[in-house]
Amino acid sequence: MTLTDEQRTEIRETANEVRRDVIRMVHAAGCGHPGGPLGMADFMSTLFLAHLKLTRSNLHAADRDRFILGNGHTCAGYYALLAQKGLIPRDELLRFRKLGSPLQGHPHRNAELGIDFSTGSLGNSLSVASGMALAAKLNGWSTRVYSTSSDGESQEGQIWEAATSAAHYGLANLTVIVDFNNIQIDGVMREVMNVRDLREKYAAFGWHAVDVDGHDIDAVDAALCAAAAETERPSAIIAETVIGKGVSFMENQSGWHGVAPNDEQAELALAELA
Ligand SMILES: Cc1ncc(C[n+]2csc(CCOP(=O)(O)OP(=O)(O)O)c2C)c(N)n1
Repeated sequence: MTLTDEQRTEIRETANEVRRDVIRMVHAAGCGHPGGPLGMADFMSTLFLAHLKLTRSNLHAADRDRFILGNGHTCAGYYALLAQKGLIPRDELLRFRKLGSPLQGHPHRNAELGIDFSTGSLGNSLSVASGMALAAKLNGWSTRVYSTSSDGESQEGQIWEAATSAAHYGLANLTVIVDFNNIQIDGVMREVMNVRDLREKYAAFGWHAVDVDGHDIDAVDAALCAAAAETERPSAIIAETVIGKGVSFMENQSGWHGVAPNDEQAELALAELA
């Protein structure tokens, strides 16, 4: 199924609003990670608006879809999308990373807000997502489990243990979207620790695996539809993205992995995202 013009417009507008929220939140907190969520905004908005079945009305249904943000440090965009879905009050967003707020610098599991798992310690996410997918399969539920990951997280050995077992158990209801921006905390991924071709790696582990332009919402949608049509293999979508996408001075800069913009930079960024 392809996106309608209406859906396409809504996803584009949402992605831009998510980017603006990310800048506002990280600026207000004075710390956090703006680069990753700016780069992920297009594929995350496509997933949250057109695929992930998570709403206030099915929030407590055991068999609803699940989402795990494997690269937990990119949570500002995740929280903004949960607010977009009416699961987090919008005024809570500006308390991001503040003492007492449920919106900490890495996701903390919260059944009321629809946050399905605590992440931040890189490497665990795909194992947890696989466990949820296996449980759903054993229960005969139509649940789909989505997880994000990143090129940096793919350096963790546990990801590949999970990849082995997800294929072994035939978890066709599991999809991972890897934010592949070639940047990580210490610089350029290919120089720090090259994970090489992740599509080939996942395919070699027995997954249905595709490369997509992570900013092309039609391509992302098509990849998510193909994943949903799989009946035997888990799916990996390797989404090539630009860290900091949408804010010229943040794009492709590892320095913006985890630094808050100052007042002037936040104003400039919001003007570019207007
Ligand atoms: C187990 C573990 N080791 C180290 C870290 C510290 N850390 C936080 S983010 C990060 C880089 C992750 O790379 P990636 O997700 O590709 O970064 P981005 O694209 O968001 O810049 C690291 C090493 C961590 N969170 N967990």
